[in-house]
Amino acid sequence: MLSKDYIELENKYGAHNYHPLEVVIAKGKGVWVWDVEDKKYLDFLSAYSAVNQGHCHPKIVNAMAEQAQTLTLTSRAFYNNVLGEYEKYITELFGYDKVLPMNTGVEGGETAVKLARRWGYDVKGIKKNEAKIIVANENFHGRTMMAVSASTDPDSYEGYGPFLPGFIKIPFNDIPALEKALEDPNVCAFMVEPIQGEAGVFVPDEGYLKRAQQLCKAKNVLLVCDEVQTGLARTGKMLASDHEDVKPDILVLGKALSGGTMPVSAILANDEIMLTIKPGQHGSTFGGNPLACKVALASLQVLVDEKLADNADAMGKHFRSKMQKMVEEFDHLVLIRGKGLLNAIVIKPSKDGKTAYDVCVELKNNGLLAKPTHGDIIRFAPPLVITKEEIDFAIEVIRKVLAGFN
Ligand code: IF1
Repeated sequence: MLSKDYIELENKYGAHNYHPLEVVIAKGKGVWVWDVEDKKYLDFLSAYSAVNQGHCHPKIVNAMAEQAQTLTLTSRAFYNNVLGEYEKYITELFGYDKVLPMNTGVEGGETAVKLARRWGYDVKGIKKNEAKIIVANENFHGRTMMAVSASTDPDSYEGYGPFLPGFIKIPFNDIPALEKALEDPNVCAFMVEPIQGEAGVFVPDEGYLKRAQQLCKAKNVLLVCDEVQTGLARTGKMLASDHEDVKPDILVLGKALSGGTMPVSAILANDEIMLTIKPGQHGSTFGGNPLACKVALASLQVLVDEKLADNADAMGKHFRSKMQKMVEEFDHLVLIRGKGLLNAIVIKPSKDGKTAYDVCVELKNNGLLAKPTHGDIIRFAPPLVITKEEIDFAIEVIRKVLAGFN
């Protein structure tokens, strides 16, 4: 079968909830993927930052294979011999008393919202069912009804009402707006991505997150950081909130927590918050399963052992400095922005109406896979194991395509 045959199968038998680029990937290794015609591509999306450790990292895959032949799932109705070891490792690594293991990133966000509300009632003393959570405009926390109720993007929420109440929406990177919203005594949390990924890699002003934390503390409001996309070395530090020495009250991790092998997410908090949820008040069939725990342990160890945050920092700076030269060279390339290896360019539509999508098609035809977001933005986020030579190869492909786009 050829690519077109696989595309036809997906179109005929699969929901049309995506409009993928027309490439059919069959194999992945490190920063490279191969399609069914054995054409090779540099992966500059990393499955939206789920493959930070590189495709099919041997340590992660071997840990998965070994555990898969031993014990995959017990449910939390019983203890198992892997969960406690993983919980100790991840809580010590990030400096929290406890972790609540879940599966997808959005379940992490859902759990954080429930935990914040629960703390709001039981500890802060907010009146029952009055708890509110401040969120940032243009946020992306996932696709569940909670997440789309918090969203300001019609593509995320239109047609799915009625919505979950209790979200106060304010502009991102706007301290006065946050100060004003914090005046409401029923606010239990401010939930925010330290860098807005989906919105187009919006890096807030220096000091924004730190100031936000101070304002929340002064009003006895929890700071919840959704680091599903920005966490786990992606932005050049273990967490994006590390860039400002901010320690969120509730930290949400996902995606690369499994190295892209399976859905694994985690919610970390200290006892005063985490223990407001009592036995039987939250859970999930697969949450904390032994297979996920072994995979997550290996995935975290790879990030630490291979110093992938440092590599993301160095390679990201190299990438942006090369891209900045192109900004000065091509007037249809408006800007490059990002932190570590979470970057994006903004381009003007060409005179003949071509958009970021068309650039991505050309990039694909030249061996680099990237995805546009919001029409004129292209996110560049390769696996964090990328080398300088591979960055330089990517730069040459991007230059060639942008030079032919005007
Ligand atoms: C899609 C976006 C990225 C996330 C943050 C929670 C979640 C995500 C900050 C939910 C997930 C994914 C979802 C995927 C595409 C991708 C995405 F474009 F949608 F927004 F990365 F930017 N918090 N992001 O980025 O995690 O439940 O998916 O495991 O829905 O199209 P999940």
